[in-house]
Amino acid sequence: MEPLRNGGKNSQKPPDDDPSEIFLPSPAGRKMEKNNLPCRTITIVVIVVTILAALLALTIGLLVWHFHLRTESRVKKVISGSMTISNQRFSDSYEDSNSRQFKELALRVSEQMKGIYSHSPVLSKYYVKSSVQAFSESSDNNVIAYYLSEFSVPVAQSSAVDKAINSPEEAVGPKQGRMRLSLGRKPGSILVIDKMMSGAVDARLVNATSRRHYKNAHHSHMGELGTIESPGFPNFHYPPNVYVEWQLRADPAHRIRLEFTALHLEKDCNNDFIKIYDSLVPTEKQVIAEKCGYYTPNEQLIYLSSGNVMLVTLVTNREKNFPGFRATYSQVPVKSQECGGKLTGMNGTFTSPGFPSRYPPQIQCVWDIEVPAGKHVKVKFSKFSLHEPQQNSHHCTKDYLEINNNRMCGEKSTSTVHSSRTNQITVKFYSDMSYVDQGFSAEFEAFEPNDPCPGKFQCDNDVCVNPKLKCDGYDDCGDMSDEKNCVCEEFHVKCRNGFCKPKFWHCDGVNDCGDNTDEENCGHCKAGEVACRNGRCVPEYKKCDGHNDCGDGTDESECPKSVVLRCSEYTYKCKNNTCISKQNPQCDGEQDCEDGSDEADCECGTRPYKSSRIVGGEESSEGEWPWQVSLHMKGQGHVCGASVISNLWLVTAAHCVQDTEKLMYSQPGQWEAYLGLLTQGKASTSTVQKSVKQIISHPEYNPKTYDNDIALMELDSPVNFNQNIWPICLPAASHEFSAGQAVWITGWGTTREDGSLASVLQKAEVRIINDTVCNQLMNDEITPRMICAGVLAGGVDACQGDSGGPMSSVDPDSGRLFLAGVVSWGDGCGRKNRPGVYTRVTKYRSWIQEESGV
Ligand code: 4AZ
Repeated sequence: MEPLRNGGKNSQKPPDDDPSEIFLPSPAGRKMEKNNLPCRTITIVVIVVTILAALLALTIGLLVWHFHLRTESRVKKVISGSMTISNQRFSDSYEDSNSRQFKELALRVSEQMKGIYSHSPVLSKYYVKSSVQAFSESSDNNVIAYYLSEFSVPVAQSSAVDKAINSPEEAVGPKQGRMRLSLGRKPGSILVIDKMMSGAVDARLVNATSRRHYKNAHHSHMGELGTIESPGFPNFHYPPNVYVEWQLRADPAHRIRLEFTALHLEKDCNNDFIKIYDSLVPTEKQVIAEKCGYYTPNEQLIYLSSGNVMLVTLVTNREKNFPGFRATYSQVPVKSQECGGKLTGMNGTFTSPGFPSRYPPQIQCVWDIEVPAGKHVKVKFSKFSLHEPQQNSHHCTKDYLEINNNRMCGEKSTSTVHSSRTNQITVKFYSDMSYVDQGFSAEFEAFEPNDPCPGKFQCDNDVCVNPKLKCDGYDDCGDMSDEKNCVCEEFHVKCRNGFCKPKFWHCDGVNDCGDNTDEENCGHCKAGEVACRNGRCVPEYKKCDGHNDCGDGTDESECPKSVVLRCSEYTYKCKNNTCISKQNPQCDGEQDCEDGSDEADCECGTRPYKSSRIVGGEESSEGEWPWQVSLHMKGQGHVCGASVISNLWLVTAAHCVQDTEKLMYSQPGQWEAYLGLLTQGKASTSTVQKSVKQIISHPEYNPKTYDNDIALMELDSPVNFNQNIWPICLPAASHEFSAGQAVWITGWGTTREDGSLASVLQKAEVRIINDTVCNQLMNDEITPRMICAGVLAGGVDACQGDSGGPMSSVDPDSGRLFLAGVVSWGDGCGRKNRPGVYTRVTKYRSWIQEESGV
């Protein structure tokens, strides 16, 4: 393990590495001593001695049993909190926990905690000790003390104590008003406590008895940018089983601004996580955020404290350690008017404080918007994200935005509009003490009361859309109002609920109508029956009953438990050659094959970053598609895309590697592969350029029909994976990608038909199109080895230069990405009713294995 660094000139040496400072080890059990007496010949003495010994042993046994049970059945609880000491002036020495002044005041405070808890009949019984963790300066130059208090609680009393801990009055005594704490008889030793705040500590911290504990403290000064990072970053993964905290302070009337420049932790927050607090102790009531997994630098992760302190904590467990994090901190002045106020004019914009950073906790703002008399006003959001754990978007009791007394929270689509029937509107924003989000960015606009959407169609939700989009089968308004009251034409399916949908969506496996009209009368199965893939119908109740009623496993394919079946095109083949019914069991985190082979070789398809041109696409962020490769022809630049499937092999399209009269595309020496690239011509530290050793084009590739449009490229040496280079999972032959499912296409291809190549890697979300529908739309040119995807309304598609690149599909159960297709061909780009055509990778699983060993 790499030694821990204590970054920053103001950092303090860890006071001690003993985890018991915060996390006490469980009390050890006690040993029983043996009592043996020698035997004598006189029987009575023997009997008496034996009885006495037995009684003694029994007493000792009972005592030990009683004591053992008592100690064993206790749990440790920790409260953390803060209090303002209003009759103590702050001095810099209070920031140094090794100073005499710190120790003296800490002792006085912790002595008093006992007195405070004596007010609580529940807590006083189980109180063990308190320790002051830090002091900070309040806005009026007083001292704020941050403490941890420990309790040893019999298991039976655990819930009563939890209740007391979470009830402020019980936990910290009288909440309101000033409290005079008499400290012995010395004059001047009375501490006047003004504000107290306390709450439970995350049980994952309390229970971490085996973790090593490290503490760092920094004071940020105006104009300075400090850095904190996880131990070993960036050269080594963080150590296992540690609890590290960084106390960050700023001057009074300033906030701490914390910006993550790198964050790569284990995906499961139960194992390794970062927590940020609006305090100097880990009080659950004041958690600003909890983070784990991977974030790309493009995703701004900036947090602001409400006051002049912030605590960052890192907890790791024994297994799976990752690179960790780096963040910069600085102080920013609290402005007198950070948000709210009067807004006038015909239009304007306003945002939550700090946007696009996360807003700070404990904010209240009110905007009074007024447009010229005679006009009405509407507010539109280009971003709205006010999430908070345990708050549902219908009951906004935590962070919310209120417009004309209507509260909103959660995530809202960008088409959200609120209108007022007058020339005024009031917008209020409130953030509570805990958890923050990105907030909102809004625009207000005056409109004529009798013409709210000049030249456009007005949706029921006040959104204005292009009138051409009315009755086109798509929900452009966001509330379906552009698809209501339509007169269906002959090229439409008439849905029972009144909608009209394009006829070729009939029986495509997707419920486009919403009431399933377009998916009825597609087969021969009756209502209440399951349609098996082999054409049979079985009663619905036979689904997931552990019997293969369909005969092809359809009725057992989407169940928690798999059944073993005769192998067919619909079953997954385990390494031991048994076949199972579960659809897509590969790497889904559950062992389905008896030999565990469905969960082997699963170092693929993870892109811990959770995301959302190509034609009609948008820019990707760094590391978002770590399997994406740019294939350059020497002297020509980017030509095609490819996907990383192992540290040595790429998958691309066969048509990318066919010789032409002028150029020898089939020659490995002509190619350069760029892995981990985001912007053409801008290699980053994680970009790797590789030469190609071998190209294997599919032997049955047909250049006329584009059938079997797939090829393998072997790199000249293995690549080291990093956060921007990672393989995508290859789907098993039986992997099902169903019509209607959303998939992602990516590439540096042209952003318009006959347009120019993109510089930044583009991404677009498209849907898989039913094979029959696609074949109809594409003049019967679709073979079973092709899969179509697109947006039939047009505008979103792959294009020239995207060929060979991936169509990535997120598996809904595991979150892993699978290579569903390879960009192959199309009729132009982004045309209406002309989907993109992709090579169906499932058809080549064994060919890839045979040729590359992957
Ligand atoms: C091409 O020329 C190409 N619209 C790739 C994909 C599509 C069209 C053309 C699909 O590489």
